[in-house]
Amino acid sequence: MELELSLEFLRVVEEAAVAASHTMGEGNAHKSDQVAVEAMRQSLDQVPIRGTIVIGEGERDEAPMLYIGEKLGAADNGQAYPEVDIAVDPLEGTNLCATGAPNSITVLAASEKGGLLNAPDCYMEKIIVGPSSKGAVELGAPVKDNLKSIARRLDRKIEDLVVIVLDRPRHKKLIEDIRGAGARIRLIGDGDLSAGISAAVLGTGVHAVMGIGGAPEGVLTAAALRCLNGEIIARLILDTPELKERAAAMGIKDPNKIYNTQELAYGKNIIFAATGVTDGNLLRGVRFFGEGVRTHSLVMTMTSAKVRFIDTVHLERRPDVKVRFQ
Ligand code: FBP
Repeated sequence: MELELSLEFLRVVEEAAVAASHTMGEGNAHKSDQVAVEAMRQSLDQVPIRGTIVIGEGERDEAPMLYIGEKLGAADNGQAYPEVDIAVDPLEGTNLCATGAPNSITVLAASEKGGLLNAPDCYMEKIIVGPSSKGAVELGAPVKDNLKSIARRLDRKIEDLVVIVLDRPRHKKLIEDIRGAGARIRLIGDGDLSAGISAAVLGTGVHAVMGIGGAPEGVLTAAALRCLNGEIIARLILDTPELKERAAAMGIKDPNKIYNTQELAYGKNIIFAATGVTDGNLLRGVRFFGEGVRTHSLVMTMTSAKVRFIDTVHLERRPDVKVRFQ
């Protein structure tokens, strides 16, 4: 079942990526997002599940599609399709796609019912590290101490670490602290989800992600890290009475709780799928050739413990297209 659904979800993220990639560089982030949402919604309705969106494009009144609580999946015609909770970021890095910058991806994570934290669309403070640094960082600890621990685990100097931080004014002090500790920084315009996945994959040259980004991206990162054995430590930023109320209505009792990976994505069966839209650290972007299209995706299944990098050549538009090796 996990394998069958992972192939279905692969198709969903691939189709969203191809749709979004047509808008690359148009300078219209809203349009890029919209076409990815539409493609994802359409293909999700062909998947044999009784699906519920738990992380999506926002609340029903602000998002016409893929809103939190939305039901989707193919008509079951009396068959008992599995109940599945779904978290989506139809286009992570809308501005990246709109400007043709690297690392925009389409993303979906799924679990059995109740396996992903239902988080409001707020900010989240995060530290993300790979498998070697699991258990070495604390959210409240001084930045220097966390970097020292990561360096020790990776058997290298702090000066040889690369930390990704979203380039935002709110990170002024964090950036000063990282520089003060001596680590190298890669400032990114957007996309802390793909950065977080990179931190858990050896050879990407990313050793940690630190700072404040979106909570939905945090839950999706956790789903990926459960499959990659990495770690995210995080806290929701519920700094208004309205946000506290919304979180409480979603079942979040302690607004100051510090979550670990398992607490953000606690499912026993987790499937994670992402496709590159623009070229990135981990995934190549969508490539068009003649009448064919080529996509590069990451599909992970936790129970069967598989991490698959999938290079797909889509020939459906013209069956006589020639396939190149790479
Ligand atoms: P979008 O894909 O919705 O444009 O989000 C991109 C992103 O950079 C995320 O990766 C990150 O978590 C969040 O936005 C940060 O939010 P903000 O831009 O408000 O700082």
